[in-house]
Amino acid sequence: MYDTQPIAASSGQSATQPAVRQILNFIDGKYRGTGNWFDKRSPLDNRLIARVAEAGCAEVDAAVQAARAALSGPWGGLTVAQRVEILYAVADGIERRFDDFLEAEVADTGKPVSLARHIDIPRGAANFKVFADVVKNVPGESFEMPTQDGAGAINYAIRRPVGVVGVICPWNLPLLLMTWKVGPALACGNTVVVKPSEETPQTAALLGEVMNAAGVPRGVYNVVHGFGPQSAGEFLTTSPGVNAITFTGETRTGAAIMKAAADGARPVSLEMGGKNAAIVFADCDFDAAVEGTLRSCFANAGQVCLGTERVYVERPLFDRFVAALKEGAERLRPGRPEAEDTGMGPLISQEHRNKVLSYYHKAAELGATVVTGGGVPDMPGELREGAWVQPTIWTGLGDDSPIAREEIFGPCALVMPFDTEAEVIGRANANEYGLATAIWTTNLARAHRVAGAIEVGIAWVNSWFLRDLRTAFGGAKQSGIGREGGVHSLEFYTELRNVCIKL
Ligand code: NAD
Ligand code: 6OD
Repeated sequence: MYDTQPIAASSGQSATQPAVRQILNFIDGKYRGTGNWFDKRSPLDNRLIARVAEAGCAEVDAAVQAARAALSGPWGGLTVAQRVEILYAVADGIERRFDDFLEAEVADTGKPVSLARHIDIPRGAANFKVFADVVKNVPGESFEMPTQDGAGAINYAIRRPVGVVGVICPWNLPLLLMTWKVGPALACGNTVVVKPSEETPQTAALLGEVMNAAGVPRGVYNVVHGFGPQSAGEFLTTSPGVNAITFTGETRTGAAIMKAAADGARPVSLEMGGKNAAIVFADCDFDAAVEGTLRSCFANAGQVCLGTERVYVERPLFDRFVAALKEGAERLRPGRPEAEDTGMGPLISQEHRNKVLSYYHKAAELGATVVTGGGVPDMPGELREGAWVQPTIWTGLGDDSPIAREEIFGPCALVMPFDTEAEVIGRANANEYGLATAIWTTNLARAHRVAGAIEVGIAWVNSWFLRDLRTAFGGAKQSGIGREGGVHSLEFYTELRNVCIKL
């Protein structure tokens, strides 16, 4: 079971507090514990909410073996149409248990229910349906060629799954980002071993119940819990039974995984960190630019890889834009996930809060003007123990400061003025990351020019995080290697085999 008996009595919880859950690994279609357990605490108030079974080498090996065996079991024999039907059943299963997924995701992350209800959980289901449709409709390629004897030959390509895919996930959009990999991997006929973030184990575990109910054969979907180095993450990425690794997380973790994948020359798909710029031209639709920039800076408490941490504003608009951002940021009420007026949740953990606050302190030391925020909000009662920080806007620092260069991954942005289009393109590009940008202008020619010149994987014009899952998604420079989405996912999750037939 995903949620076994409460263990409140052994964990010092009072009778009035919700029970502490046990979160188990999911291997070969069954839930399994281990000898090692780690604590999962609520970001809201630091309360113990779950004990999680940490997978050791033995559990990771068992999961990988189950996944290998499943490749040649009933799963491997399904037609595309049969797989598609099962993936639709998985999506329907997530929708049927929408409230369970919502509750689990909110418990792990502390994010507002309104956010998880509109983004995280619906995308969890959509990731199965969209990739089921992609594999159902993907065209093949064929070439006729002449031969000397005049009879000719025909070449055609067939797609085959890569095998067992290791899926390593972060904590910021747990179900969304995990299914963004598992959906296409399964649609292509692979089997998976998922390592969710240690901070957010619940929805990946719960998905096991949905997989079983949807008729996914055992061993196709496996989940191992734990940490990175010398834990489940490293055991999985170094396992020779894993054929390919898809990863979302920090750039330095991606680099470590790439090294691990070098043994056996296994392919990697890496979606990594960012330091994304928004570029606001004086000819923008002011209200839309303010609203979009507030979302891109503060949604999910700034813990979105695509989020904005550098805002370049054309000088004539600068003061007015900063004032509007300040007003919007100050309207964001921190609070309990279920409260209707909650505009922002906590950060994921005390550890992450310490990192974000270290940048708040650094900005002050460097002489930034703190337009708003810069500290910790005054929270009531037990929420005082949570991982809260204030939404923060700075001005007065330049592109060379660590605040402008390094990924903070919190609800904060440095706003800087610019004078010319060429200048802002150069400044936006002068960063080691290249994930996403948002360009705000009503000048169509400028929009195309700037989008073409910014070194990123995703350029939005007059929007942010507007996603069509058929499009290529990924990062340039240190933000990633490879593209997923639509048919691009097939490039990673399948191998093309060319068949040449001499007539
Ligand atoms: P992280 O890199 O710390 O952890 C990600 C996952 O990797 C976790 O499951 C972790 O346990 C595992 N891991 C850590 N070390 C490992 C190792 N040596 N071997 C194998 N696994 C290991 O990232 P995070 O803190 O969970 O997430 C935040 C980061 O993710 C930010 O940098 C953010 O920009 C990035 N991110 C990027 C995208 C994208 O699409 N580009 C999306 C979301 C998040
Ligand atoms: O929308 C997606 O498919 C995606 N991968 C989003 C990533 C968000 C980063 O936090």
